[in-house]
Amino acid sequence: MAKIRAMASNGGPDKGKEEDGRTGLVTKTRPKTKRPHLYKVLILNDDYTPMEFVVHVLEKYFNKGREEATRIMLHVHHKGVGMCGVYTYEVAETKVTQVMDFSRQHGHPLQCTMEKE
Ligand code: TYC
Repeated sequence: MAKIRAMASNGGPDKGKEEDGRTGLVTKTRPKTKRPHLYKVLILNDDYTPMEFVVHVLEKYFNKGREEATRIMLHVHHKGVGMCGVYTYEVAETKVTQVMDFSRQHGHPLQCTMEKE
């Protein structure tokens, strides 16, 4: 069943205070704000994608600096899989698509996937 959420006069979610219509007393309610489900974006190792290309992908799509990008790339090279970042579903899905498209456009078999945290 849908529950009514207390809203401040400006229409935004309040901090849990709600005025009783009859007595004018300010009572405390529990604001129902759900945290979004989060997803890890992972890249997988392969034998063909150049190391420099993977570093470039991490810089371009995951906002990593050169050092961090190199660290992640080498981790994936040695362990087989590594994490690029954690995002909400739609952002994670967009990044996976962007990396897959970009890699294919450049003729590389790099694989990118997402999993629920
Ligand atoms: N293993 C690749 C090579 O030796 C480099 C590589 C690293 C590829 C990470 C993919 O996600 C990857 N050229």
